[in-house]
Formats: sequence, C-alpha cells, structure tokens
Amino acid sequence: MSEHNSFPENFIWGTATSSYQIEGAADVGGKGPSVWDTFSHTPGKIKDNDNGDIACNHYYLWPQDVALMKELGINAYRFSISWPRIFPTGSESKPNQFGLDFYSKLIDALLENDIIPYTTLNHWDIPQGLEDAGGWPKRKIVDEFVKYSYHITHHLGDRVKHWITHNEPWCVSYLGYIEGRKPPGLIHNWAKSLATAHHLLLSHGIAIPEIRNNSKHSEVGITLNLNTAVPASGSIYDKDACRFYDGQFNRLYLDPLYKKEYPEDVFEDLKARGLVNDSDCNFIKDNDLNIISRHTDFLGVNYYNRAVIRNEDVDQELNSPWEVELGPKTDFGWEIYPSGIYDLLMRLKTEYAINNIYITENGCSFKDGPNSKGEVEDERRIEYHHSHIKEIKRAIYDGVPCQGYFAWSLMDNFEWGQGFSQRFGLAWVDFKTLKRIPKASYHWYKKFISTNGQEES
Ligand code: IFM
Repeated sequence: MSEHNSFPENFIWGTATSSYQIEGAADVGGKGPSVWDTFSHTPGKIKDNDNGDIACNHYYLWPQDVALMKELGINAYRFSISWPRIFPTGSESKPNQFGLDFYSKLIDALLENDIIPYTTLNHWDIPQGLEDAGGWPKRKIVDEFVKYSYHITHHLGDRVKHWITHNEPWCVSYLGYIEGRKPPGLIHNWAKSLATAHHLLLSHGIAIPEIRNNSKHSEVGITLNLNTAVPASGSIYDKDACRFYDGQFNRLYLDPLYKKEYPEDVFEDLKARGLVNDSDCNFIKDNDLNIISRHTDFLGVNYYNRAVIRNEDVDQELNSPWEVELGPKTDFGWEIYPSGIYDLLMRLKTEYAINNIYITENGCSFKDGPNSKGEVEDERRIEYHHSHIKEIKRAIYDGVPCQGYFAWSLMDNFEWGQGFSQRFGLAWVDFKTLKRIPKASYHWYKKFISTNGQEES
C-alpha cells in the first residue's frame, strides 16, 4: 500500500448474519427448540411479540440470498450454525445428518460463487435441552460445545477454513443474567453471569485444537462486542464507573484471552458491593486460564457505538456536570461515533498486541423503507458504513493488523428483543412477502468494494 487511499490487497469484504435471525424453519428437519424459540414465544419478551419462526425464511430462500451476495460482490459471508439443527436437545451422541446437509449445501453454493464462508458455531441459539440442564453457568455445557464443534468441523471443515467459536459472550453473560433481555432472562445474578462468561471462554479454548485438527489449514478465532468507553465528566465518580464498565464489558473477555488473567478490579468491586462472594467464583479451576489464552488466529470485533458512562449511583449534586458532547443517533438510539472504532483498534494493538483482527460486525439500524418508486434511499446507512470504514483504514495505516470488514447485515432480520422493528440490512425485507429489495447502501457497498475501497485522496 503506497497510497493512503486504498485497502490492503486481499482485504476481506463481507456481510454477516446469524441463524436464528434469518433462517426460520424453526422445527424443520429434526431441529430441536433453541433458547431463542422458547424466549421469543414467552409473552412480553419481544417487541410486538415477534418471533423467529419464519424470520427471513432463509432456510428455504438461501439460493436467492447467495445470488444477492454474488451480485453485491462480497468475497466472504459470515453466518452461524443453529446448534439445535445439529444436536436437537444438545445431548445426543450423533449429529443430525439433515441439519448438517443444510449447511453443507449452503457452503458449497458459497464456494461455487467465490464467496468464502466464515462460520460462527454459537450465535446464542443453544439447544433448549442444554439450558434445561443448567445452561452456561454449569461447567458440563463446555463438553457439549466441544462435542458440537468437533462434529461440525469434522463434516464441514474440509470446505470451511475460517471458524468463530462464539459470538459476543458479553451479551449471553450480561444481558442473559444481569439485565434479563436475552435468554434465560435472569436479572442481577452476577454469580451466574460470571460463570457463563468463564464457561464460554473455556469452551472456546478447549475447542480450538479440535477445530484445527479437523479443519486443516484453517483459522480459528472468537468474536467479541467491544467498544470505547469514556466517562461523562472528569469527576472521580464518572471515572470510576467508567473503569468498572470497561472492566465488565471489554476487559472481562480480552484479559483472559490475551493476558491469561481476569481483571481483578471487576471481581473486587462486585465483592465489595456484596454482589458476589468468594465461593461464587470457584468455577475457575487450575489451568483454565492457560486453556482460555491459547493462541487464536484472529479476534473478531463487533463495534457499533461508543459508551459514555455516567455514575448514576452517586448523588448528582456531588457529581460534575456532564461534559461529553454526544453525536447523532441511529433509530435504535445508539450514538454514531466512528472514531471510536479507531480508538478501539489502536487499543487492541497497543494493550493486547493482537496479531490479526476482522471487523466481524459493524452497522446501524434505520427504518427507511421503499419510496413510491420502490427504492430504499438509506443515505444515513451509507454515511454510517463509510465513516466507520474510513476510521478502520486510518487504523490500518497506523499499524493495526485488520484483515476484513463484515457489514451487519446482509438483510433486515429478527433483531432479538426488538423483533422486526429495527432494520440493519443492506437489503430491505418485506416480512409479509419476504421479498428482498437492495437498498441504496447495498448499491453503494457494491461499488465501494469493487475498487477495494479506493477513494480519491
Ligand atoms: O443483531 C445483532 C447481532 O446478532 C449481534 N451483534 C449486534 C447486532 C445488532 O444488535
């Protein structure tokens, strides 16, 4: 790269999705119920009581989705495998061949169209049977994940060469056990939340050699949702709240993976506040951290926004006035802050010396729909992606080893607790007819990546 106006040769340009958000066919082909089937069918959990029974119907419409990708010109596609399609209750000893065949056909079609599959093993929709047996807080699930990883890579590892063990462990651990916004919907249960984080990381570490063994010359990594956190003011209260936030959101995952240790301040804080005690933390066994910190080939980074942290526990009379100016927001209410991705990438390079990074998700929710001509003019989405990609390029020129970018998402889909009300897609989906309509952002991304992101300097 001699000029600062293009991306490294062989840079990966992709889009991402996940199984529960797009597939539908909730009980087809021997698939068992996932925790998301249960959660979304529990009244009041999902906006408008939506569920993923049909979603984008990708299970049946995948040939047209592969055509949509081909037309877009991406060279990679990140998707996830529905664990209960392969092990309906989780505890079977043999995989469900019908489930494997579905992914096998999809992978063949991708490769025939020169689209490299990047496959996530766990994007949250674990078999309900494993949840009933105790879920992530119980160490037993680690063996089940390793078994599942073994069988998937045994069957698909000849063709898939890029593996992501877990997507966003924080969402499972924190949103599932502290805020209750994701399955199993518990609140304020720090003991289970920490054990969940640990077992997700441990299962990642144990699965790495199994995956490498079955899928020769492959790369294996994990995807974390990370952000840049700043205090709302220079007060000691906001700074301290920001330290804790960063600890439980970013460092709780990065430190064990890359420094072989947990952030002590997070555990000390929780103990001081009476939220956990010593015996709650005895899920960490000798050697676990050696396993968790096994070398990975890449880190997948999902970045959406910055976090501005205000200490709400302190009497606001004692705190300093809010000092940070917030940027505009998406329709989800998330702040648009492109330079946060630059700051994050620089931190990953300097503080964690990470050797290879993919941006496995970045995107925004805007509701823009078809106009009278049937076209979707989502200029704000174009601006969002463009401004973030420019910051990634700046980080690459400042030495960050970033090898690829996956826009979230290929198409509008089931946005978890928000149901179908939040739209992240480059293609509009009419959830009545299931028609996909490429948005202006799709056409922009297509043109942008066709020149490897080259721009007038
Ligand atoms: O839709 C989700 C995705 O499943 C995980 N990362 C964040 C996206 C937007 O909320």
